[in-house]
Amino acid sequence: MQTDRWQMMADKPKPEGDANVITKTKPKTQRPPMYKVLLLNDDYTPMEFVVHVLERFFGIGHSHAVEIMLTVHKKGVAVVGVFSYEIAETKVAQVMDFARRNQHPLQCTMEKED
Ligand code: TYC
Repeated sequence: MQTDRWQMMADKPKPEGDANVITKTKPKTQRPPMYKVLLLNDDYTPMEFVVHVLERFFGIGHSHAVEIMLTVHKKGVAVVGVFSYEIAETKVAQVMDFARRNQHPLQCTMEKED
């Protein structure tokens, strides 16, 4: 006949006595990773085209769109928004396709947030 190990452990008295010590292990709720969508500078894409892209695909208002475009123009890159993987991927594809169809070399990429 096989011995019931759990029953044996339950029966064995602990040296510390029977203090009701509760060890809670907090369940870590994992958030899905988020992705930054970046717009890159180049020498040829017209400024108005970039502003239009920001308004159309990212729902950014005109004056903020102008600010972001100028940041990219001066610094080389800017974060346009932070999205789930699927949304970021879609935004990048939409911008790249729209730029290509209009024969502009505008580049848009995504990067995992730390
Ligand atoms: N540097 C471009 C120009 O002088 C403007 C520009 C801004 C291009 C932002 C791309 O992501 C960009 N016409």
